[in-house]
Amino acid sequence: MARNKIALIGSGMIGGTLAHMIGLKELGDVVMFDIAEGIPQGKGLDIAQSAPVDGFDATFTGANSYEAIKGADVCIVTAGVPRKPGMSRDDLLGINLKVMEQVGAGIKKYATDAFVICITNPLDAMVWALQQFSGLSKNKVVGMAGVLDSSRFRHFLADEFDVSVEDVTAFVLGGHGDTMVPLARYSTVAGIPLPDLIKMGWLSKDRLEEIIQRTRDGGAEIVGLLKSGSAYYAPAASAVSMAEAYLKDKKRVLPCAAHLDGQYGVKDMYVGVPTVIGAGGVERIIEIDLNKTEQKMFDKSVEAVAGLCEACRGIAPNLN
Ligand code: A3D
Repeated sequence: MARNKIALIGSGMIGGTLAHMIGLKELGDVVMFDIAEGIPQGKGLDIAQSAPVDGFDATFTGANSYEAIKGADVCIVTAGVPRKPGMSRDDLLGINLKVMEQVGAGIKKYATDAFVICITNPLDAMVWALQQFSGLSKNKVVGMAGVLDSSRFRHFLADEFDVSVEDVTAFVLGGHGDTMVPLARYSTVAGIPLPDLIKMGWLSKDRLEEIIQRTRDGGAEIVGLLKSGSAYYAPAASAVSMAEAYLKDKKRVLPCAAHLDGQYGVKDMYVGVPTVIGAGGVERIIEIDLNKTEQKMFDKSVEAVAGLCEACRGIAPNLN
């Protein structure tokens, strides 16, 4: 059986990290695309030269033409610009929307059967636009954010409790970042929900609020430290877990920015919700009951995403 073909559209910090992780996991042959000449070729060659040391078999091709992504099984999109200190994700909208138009056209021409994972910010609006520009079916185009946001939450909780990250689960809903909705009652340590852990004296309500806020600001904290560019290890790992769920038909339950068609009362928008990802792409959207406070936070998040979609329509009137 031929190996899977994974196209990385954008070969910057996340793109390069994705290629390396995909190699280490032997998920398939990698094509790295970028408008910058030499970058995808150079990174591809460098990673290929690490393969004998780590013992993985895969090819790494760099390209500056969309033809190279022809027939890809998975496309992971990071093309565009990241934040600099002081910028919000939304400040990237104008420039990255134009990039999504080009990327969508490339996918439409060469990779119509692919499962597409968008990472470019502002995430929920960019994945919504990318689905329309590419014309691919809605269950085959998703955005990566929830896996990262919940992984950040899990890390902070595991650190707080001094327990293994493996035993901490976290549940987040809503748009990426500032309006993210972490659901404490569905976040657990080995099945024990956070509100019970508060009762057991593991942490106070106030401390939990601090951790939630740090999770929401998780991206900005790293932008502030790096000073040039944003996080890339955890975002890459998160997208790889989604690609793996699709390629291996794992049917993993992962929070993603998925197209909603009435679920959670949202129509024709991409918002972060729990999904099942398998060989059919987004095979299911899991709809849970929200209490009043959670619903209010979720509505606020949806409102923020709707505002961004509206701004996109102002720039690209061909978007629905
Ligand atoms: P960076 O290292 O700058 O890489 C972006 C790459 O895109 C560069 O190599 C550019 O040359 C390339 N590029 C620019 N325009 C085009 C184009 N028209 N066609 C093809 N390639 C192009 O950034 P990065 O890898 O650190 O981040 C990439 C994106 O991911 C940014 O928009 C970030 O904001 C976003 N991001 C999202 C998350 C989420 O959780 C959603 C997390 C971290 C970063």
